[in-house]
Amino acid sequence: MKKIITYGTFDTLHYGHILLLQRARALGDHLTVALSSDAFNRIKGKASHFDYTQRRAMLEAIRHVDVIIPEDNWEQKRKDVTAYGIHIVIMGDDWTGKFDFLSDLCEVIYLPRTPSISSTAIKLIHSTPAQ
Ligand code: C2G
Repeated sequence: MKKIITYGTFDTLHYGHILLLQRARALGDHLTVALSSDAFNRIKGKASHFDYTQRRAMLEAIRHVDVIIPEDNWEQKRKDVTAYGIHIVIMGDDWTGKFDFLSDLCEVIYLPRTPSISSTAIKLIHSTPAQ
């Protein structure tokens, strides 16, 4: 069984996230998502609209996702790959190179991001009063 893992905040779940998860899952037989905790988001300097429980509930509704674990820090990836028997780490290409330190343990693949959609843009739409 080829096991995949990917990491992220997945705030305001959108089309770009779904395409990432769909493509990641298609490269193997099992997809684990390491979902950034609210505390880790603060470390990342990322204010998410939805909290961990809400973001987790949205991901659980996606059939491409098999398991969700918390992402609590930058340092857990090597342990995750070993502990969960991961074969491929997959991230969007805004992270190109940043995960190559894992390539002695597993394959690392960066997939093209989906253009013109982001959680930031979605939050802007919702914060702008209707004209
Ligand atoms: N993504 C994408 N297309 C978009 C937006 C996001 O393909 N339009 C991808 C990102 O490249 C990432 C995943 O969806 O692989 C999750 O995106 P974020 O929630 O923004 O993840 P990020 O905050 O970059 O967290 O330790 C790694 C970090 O936790 C990654």
